Order: sequence, then structure tokens, then C-alpha cells
Amino acid sequence: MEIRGAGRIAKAAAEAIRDYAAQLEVTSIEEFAARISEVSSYLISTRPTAVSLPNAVKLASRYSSENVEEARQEVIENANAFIEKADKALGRIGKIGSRRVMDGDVIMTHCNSHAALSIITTAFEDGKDISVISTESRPRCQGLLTIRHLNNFGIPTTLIVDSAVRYYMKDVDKVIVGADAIATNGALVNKIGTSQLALAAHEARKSFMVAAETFKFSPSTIVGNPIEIEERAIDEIVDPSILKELSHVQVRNPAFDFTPAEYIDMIVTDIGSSRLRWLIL
Ligand code: RUB
Repeated sequence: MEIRGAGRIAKAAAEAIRDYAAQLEVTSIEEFAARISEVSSYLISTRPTAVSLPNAVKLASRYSSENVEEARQEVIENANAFIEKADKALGRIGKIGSRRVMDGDVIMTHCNSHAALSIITTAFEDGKDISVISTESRPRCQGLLTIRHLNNFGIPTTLIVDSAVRYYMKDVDKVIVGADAIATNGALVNKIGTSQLALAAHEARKSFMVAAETFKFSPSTIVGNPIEIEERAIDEIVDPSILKELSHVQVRNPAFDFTPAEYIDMIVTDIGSSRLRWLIL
């Protein structure tokens, strides 16, 4: 959790592969391949849900040369290209998504998504008079990062507890959230609680927009592989010593949930936006 948010996790992984390749001391291409493969698997194993992580690792660790020095250079260049693309993607998403934000909009957001924030801050910098309702996003309260970021831009922002989402939905024009992964059936995986924002928005006929770099799309869902939901330590929620007295109680702490495609009005990516509920790249 020192590095969080699916986009930043992806960039950090690409940086790690690049720096590892740069200092790797090997005598053969076979050894180079084995060590790159080992570090790739290790990085991928650190976070199971954010598909940006394996996508970044696969893109950054590609090489074709049989020569160690050339292969090393290829990995460094591929990693740098990924990092540059990821940085540019946030700007593109901001530009494309902000066109859909109207003057006077009240936007609800959840957790702390750099892609969603790019849309919101770009709309504000374009002169649109907007305000934001940000959820607290228990248990790690990433909403506190979001309100600080929005405050730095001077954007009027209201912080609410997660359970107040439906209560405030009547005041909202649009919901904008980020993505940890998007399946080929258009389903979104994002911070736990995202699906209840989507449900409340659907009920109130409010627009639900997802901001996602193209490297958040999960290629393995094409062949039906499920996206694993990370379950985090229970001490994020409760002091485990309390449970010693409560022998009938268990605590569950899934970090992400699924929002079906039918609750999503639009996915904004760095290559454009789509109203299609089934989006295959
Ligand atoms: C962060 C989270 C974010 C997505 C998208 O969860 O769910 O909405 O990762 O973020 P956590 P971004 O804090 O548990 O990693 O748009 O920055 O990639």
C-alpha cells in the first residue's frame, strides 16, 4: 500500500523492471531470460486485482535480441515507453472525459483515482463551475487523499461516509470513478463500494462514467479467466484482539468489487470514450 492506485502500481512495476534490467549482471541470454522472468512473476504476485500490473510487466519486459546488452537496452526502452505512455494517458483521459462534464455539474467520486481526478481537475481548469462529493472510502480512507488533491485545485468538495452515497445521489449529476481492471464483457473492477455507487446512480438515473487507461483492460478475461479480488488484512477494519472474545464472528475485507456493464454509461480511455456496454479493444 506504499504504492497504490492501479496506474501508479503499473508505472512502479515498469520502473522496477527497467532498473533491475539495467543493473543485472549475467553471462548469457538464458540467464537474463530466467532472471527477468523471475522478477516479473514476483512483481505480478504483489497485487492480484489491478490488471495494470501484469499488463505493465509484460509490456516492459519484452525483448527479442539474443544478445544480453541489446536485450537489456530493449527492456529499458520498453519500460520507459510504458511509463511515458502512462503519464500521457492521464492527460488524454482528462481532456476526453472533461468534454462530458457540464458547467454546474456536481460529481461524485469514490476512493482515489488519478484518472478520475484528471477528468475532474481538467474540467475545472477549463473554467467549468463544478463541485465534488467524495466518499471516505473505508477502510483505508483514500477519500482523504482525494479531498486534499481537489482542495489544492480550489475545487469545492464535500466529504461523505460511504453509507451516505444513496442519500446524496439526488444532488449528483455524474459519478466518475477509476478502474483497477475492466473485463471484456465491460464489467468494472474498482474499489469496494463502487458497485453501490453504480446501483444508486442507476436508480436515480444519473450518469456513471469510468476513467481507465487502456492498460486496465484485462486480456485474460477474453478466455474466461476471472479477475481475483484482493482480500486485505482484517486489522484494517477492527483490532483482531477484540475478535478473541467473539468466537462466532468473522471479519471480511475485500478491497475491490465488480460493477456490471449495464450500470456503466461510459468508459473514458486514452484512445477515446465509448458508450458501448460491450467494449472490446
Ligand atoms: C485504488 C482504487 C482506484 C483505482 C484506479 O485502490 O481503487 O480507484 O486503482 O486508480 P487502492 P488510478 O488505494 O486500494 O490501491 O486511476 O489512480 O489508477
